[in-house]
Parts: sequence; structure tokens; C-alpha cells
Amino acid sequence: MIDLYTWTTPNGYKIHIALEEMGLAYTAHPINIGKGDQFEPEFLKISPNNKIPAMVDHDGSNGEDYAIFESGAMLLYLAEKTGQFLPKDPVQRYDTIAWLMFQMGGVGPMLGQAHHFNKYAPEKIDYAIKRYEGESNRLYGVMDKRLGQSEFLAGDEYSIADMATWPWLRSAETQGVNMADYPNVKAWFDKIGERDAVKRGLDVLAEYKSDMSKDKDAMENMFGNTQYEKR
Ligand SMILES: N[C@@H](CCC(=O)N[C@@H](CS)C(=O)NCC(=O)O)C(=O)O
Repeated sequence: MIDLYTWTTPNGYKIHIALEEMGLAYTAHPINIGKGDQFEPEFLKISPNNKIPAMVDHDGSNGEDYAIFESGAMLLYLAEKTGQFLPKDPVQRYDTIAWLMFQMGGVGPMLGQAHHFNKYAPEKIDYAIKRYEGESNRLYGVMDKRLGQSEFLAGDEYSIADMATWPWLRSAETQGVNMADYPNVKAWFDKIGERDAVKRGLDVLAEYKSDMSKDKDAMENMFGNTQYEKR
């Protein structure tokens, strides 16, 4: 049994989708990052960077509870635990890890900043918007080329690299991207969106979904001085 601490954001959805795809039993606990739940001492014990997602596996590899944070590490952990969505063949395995790292180091941070400066920033800063929209479009271009060569990001098999990347592309518009300009990405995005496990993953904690950009307290908790208090 896994206790998952999460919220309705792309990094949370990655893990909801992976748990659903892998058929693991879990309970999703809301960490409302707009209300500041991510700074609670109990949560910081398992997620020292005050971010979702994090989880505790009550059936860890040594038979004890195991707590883990950082969505990329969590996906690798779950894939190894279940023997699914991370190929055994060394070349395919490292291709999968490479595309997972591409998401963690590129797609997440850059598309996230484009979204931030377009949607959340209190002032419109042209330099920042141009920089992150440009990077987002460049990354969509990299994925479009790759998906013209192989069915999925890491190769012929659907993998944790796809699960990590897909939720980020749901907000193409606020990233300054027209997905129609990237037809291979669009076909891949639509195909993955049809999977039942993906649909179930998006439903997790759906009752909490709200537009946090309209909530002043949420903006302060996520992007204001609250972030920089020493804990
Ligand atoms: N590298 C981390 C990033 C996690 C992350 O940025 N989570 C966001 C939501 S998508 C969060 O918890 N933000 C709350 C905060 O920064 O206080 C991961 O992939 O797990």
C-alpha cells in the first residue's frame, strides 16, 4: 500500500497516472499548495524541498516503510518495483532514463516558467515571456522530431518518460505553444490521452481543482515571501 501526497498539478498527475498504469494500491492525500500545506513539518519530513509529489511505500524493498520525493525518482522507483514501463534491455532502459531526465531538466522547468510568466506573474515581462515561450517551442520541436522517429519518447514502448512528459503538455496554450505546429507531438498527446489509466489519473483529487491564479493567498504561498522563510 502506498500513501501518496499530491496535488492537481502536472508533477502530481505524473504519479497518479503511473500508479494507475501499474495497478498499484494507493491512497491520495491532498497537499493543498495554495493553502501552504507543503510547509507543514510532517510533510517536510518526506518532502524536504516543500513540493509535491512525495509518497510512502509501506511495502518498501527491505519490507519497511520507504519515503521518497522528486517525481522522476518516484517514477523510477515505481517502475523498478513493478517491473513495468522501464525496459530491461540496457540500451532501451537508458534511452528511457534519458528522456525522463529531458522532462525533469527541460520540459518541466521551461514549460513551467512559460506558464508562470504568462499566467501567474503580476506584471507582464516581455523578456521572460519571450525566453520561456521560445524554449518551450524549441523543446516541442525536439519532441516532434523524436516522435517522428519512434512511437513513444523512449522508443517503441510506452514508458515512464511518456507519463512524466504528457501532463505538462496539457497547458500548451499558456506555454505560448500551438500544438498543431507539432503534428507528431499532437498525435502522441491525443493517443496517450485516450488511455483509461491516464483518464483515471486525471480524476484523482479532481474535486479540489481550482484556478489558483485567482487566489491571492495561493499566489503568496507559492510565489511570495512564504517560499523563502527558513524552515
Ligand atoms: N522537481 C520536482 C518539482 C515538484 C514541483 O515543482 N511541485 C510543485 C507543484 S507542480 C509544488 O509542489 N509547488 C509548491 C511549492 O513550490 O511550494 C518534482 O518533479 O517532483
